[in-house]
Amino acid sequence: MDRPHLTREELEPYWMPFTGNRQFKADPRMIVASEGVFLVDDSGRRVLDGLSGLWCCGVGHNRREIAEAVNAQLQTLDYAPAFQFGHPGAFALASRLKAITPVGLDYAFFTNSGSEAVDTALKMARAYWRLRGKSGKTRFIGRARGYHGVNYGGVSVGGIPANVEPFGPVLETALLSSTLLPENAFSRGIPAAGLELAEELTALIARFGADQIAAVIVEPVVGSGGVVPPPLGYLERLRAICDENEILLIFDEVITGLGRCGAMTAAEVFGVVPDIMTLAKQLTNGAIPMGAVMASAPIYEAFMNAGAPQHLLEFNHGYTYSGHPVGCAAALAVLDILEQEALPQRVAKEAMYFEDVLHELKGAPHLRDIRNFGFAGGLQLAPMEGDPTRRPFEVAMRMWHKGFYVRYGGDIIALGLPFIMERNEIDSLVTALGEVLDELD
Ligand code: PXG
Repeated sequence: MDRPHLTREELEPYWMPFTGNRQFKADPRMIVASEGVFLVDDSGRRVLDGLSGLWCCGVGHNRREIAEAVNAQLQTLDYAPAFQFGHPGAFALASRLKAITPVGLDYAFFTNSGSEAVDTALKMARAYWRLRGKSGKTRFIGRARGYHGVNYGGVSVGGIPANVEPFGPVLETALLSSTLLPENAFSRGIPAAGLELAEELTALIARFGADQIAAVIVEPVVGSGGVVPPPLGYLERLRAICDENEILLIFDEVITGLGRCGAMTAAEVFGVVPDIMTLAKQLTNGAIPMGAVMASAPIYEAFMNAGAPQHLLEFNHGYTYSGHPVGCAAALAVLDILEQEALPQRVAKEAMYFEDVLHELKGAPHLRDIRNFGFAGGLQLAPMEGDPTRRPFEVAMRMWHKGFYVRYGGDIIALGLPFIMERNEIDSLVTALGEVLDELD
């Protein structure tokens, strides 16, 4: 597997996403192969994958079942027009998703990414209220630290300033506060404090009027914004306030969905059913780009019963690759694996072990907080003077050179274990993190 490294000239033309291009091109980290819980770099080094790719490869890399399903699909039907025609895979996948998401989320609309799923969900919400004769309900409410992808809708409702400020103006939104509270530091799983922050929604409704607000969108457990599990009772309270005020609740489950929280969805774990749910990432185990939006029956029916002639479109929205046959084949194979190997249940069981091992890091230098839920973990590091993002970057680079891949962003190191990760692998990952924190200035 040892390969010649790319030259500076060969590296130059690729404008890399969410990457320090200059730093990368000076010190490339080139991944050329993968297997199970490992990535392989261009020196043939096996690197333990501590983030399941980018939170998407939970069932492990290079699964034969997915490759075979994709291969068979490509040799049977590579593409079918997504508009005005169908193919069996998309219908099969919609039924499977209906079955594994909470009762009430009965309809699946397909996209190619999480960002597209979020923008689709927002458009669905606005169009729904218009169909219901409430066209004033256009405003969205997101949450500080929320990440909902990078399209204009998603950055409008997102709560990460650096992702939106360079690109404004955006849609009119208001943000709830983040539930990340200092008094919850080093909580295991669900933190005790912060339920009252849900009442901010009542305050925003009082300010803007329920007749102006289409939907509230949150990640049930915040992912990119630093792995923040919701305070006890918080999601239930958001649901109740939305119900009282005729506001749709959207759960962005692009990270939390399909196993990571120890069940098929976080909605199931928390016993709170949103009106709309977005999925992506784990849907195809990262093998093929794909996302989905699950919508409630009343939403779908509002579009179907709007009274237009049957040959007209009910929702002027969709992508060339919505429900792509190859994506659907991959997703069906992934759902088979998740079910047959009971991987969400495995995550639920092994999450306790991960929690125990991760929290042993408490007391390590520079560590401000440890948070965890399911197979997601976040380490919040004390800022270096003048540069709060430097230390996580240093940690991630040192980890890479030791043979471990973890994600850095803001003041956080994030872990998103593959669902199949063994205990000794969890041990080695967390031990290495401890060593790196000890070594750091
Ligand atoms: N919603 C959520 C909750 C996400 O986490 C998206 C939407 C957008 O999905 P796409 O497929 O358009 O990227 C995401 C994506 C990280 C990280 O390091 C997280 C994401 C992407 C890349 C890195 O936490 N989340």
